[in-house]
Amino acid sequence: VAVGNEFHLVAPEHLQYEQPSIVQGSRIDVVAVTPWLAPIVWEGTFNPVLLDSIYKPKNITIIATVFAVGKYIMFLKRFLETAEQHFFVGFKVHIYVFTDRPNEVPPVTMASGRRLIVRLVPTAKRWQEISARRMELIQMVIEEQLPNNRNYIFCLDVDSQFHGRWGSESLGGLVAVTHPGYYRDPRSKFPYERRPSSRAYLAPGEGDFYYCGGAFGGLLQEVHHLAKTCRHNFEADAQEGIEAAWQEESHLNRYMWINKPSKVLSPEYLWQDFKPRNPEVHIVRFSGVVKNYADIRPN
Ligand code: UD2
Repeated sequence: VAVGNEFHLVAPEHLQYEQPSIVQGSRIDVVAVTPWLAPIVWEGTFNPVLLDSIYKPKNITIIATVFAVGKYIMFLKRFLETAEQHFFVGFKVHIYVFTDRPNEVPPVTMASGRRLIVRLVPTAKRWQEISARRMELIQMVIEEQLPNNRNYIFCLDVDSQFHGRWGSESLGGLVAVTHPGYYRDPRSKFPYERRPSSRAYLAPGEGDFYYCGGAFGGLLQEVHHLAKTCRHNFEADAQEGIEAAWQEESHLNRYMWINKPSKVLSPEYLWQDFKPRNPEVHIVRFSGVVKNYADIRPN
């Protein structure tokens, strides 16, 4: 790989793999590209060995952020243990845990090249506060990184677990995940913020997909812009006494409408444990665990 050219996609010589075709896709039951020509990642549309062989030599680090505030600390162990088995195995991974209970962070053995970084955050009185501060803390973590580095970040919900590979196929400039609850619905049913007074507003007839607040990512610079924008809009709304329907998820959806993601991940990348698998979902890679809100949220 030529120096200075290291982010072009270059596969090693002599790698043998199945011949690709432009007329016969392995998946005909799903759409694998958006109208703005971003790939939509479904099982069967990519070759994991080929992708890993392209990204491994680049020596990138994948940052993951996860918030475990208050009782949500109980979800951290399963999140971390399953991440170890499925999330960017063989890559350098730095997982940032934001918590008010650092003493309760479970000991989890991590493979070499993988690190856990614990950050103290204040205890929240309202669960919406956590949602409000997530974008700010993500913005700050990115600002601590070396400027101009070409690493990637994924921001994930802690009340979730990995079941299958989540790897280099998910890398892209700006990456969003389609919400498992709405991906078959018309946009009129999406729970976007519908009040024009909010900066998260989407008008009828607007919006591509309904994206999850529980998983998004991309290159550091791109996610920095996203976090900064969503934080600003969230705070400006708050100043005017307005909180979007689904907090930062609503702002994220507005952002992704204006700034189209360069890669869209199918609901394989965020399913819900209570939801039976639909036939087009051949594998669940990551899913939200079943939880009782009344038991675990501050109010
Ligand atoms: C949805 C989104 C979530 C967020 C939220 C906004 C998905 C799967 N989930 O989930 O990302 O956009 O709507 O309302 O897309 N947390 C704590 N302590 C708390 C409460 C929350 O640490 O007391 C953190 C934790 O990392 C959790 C995340 O905030 O995973 C999101 O909160 P949630 O899971 O309760 O939100 P939920 O399931 O309504």
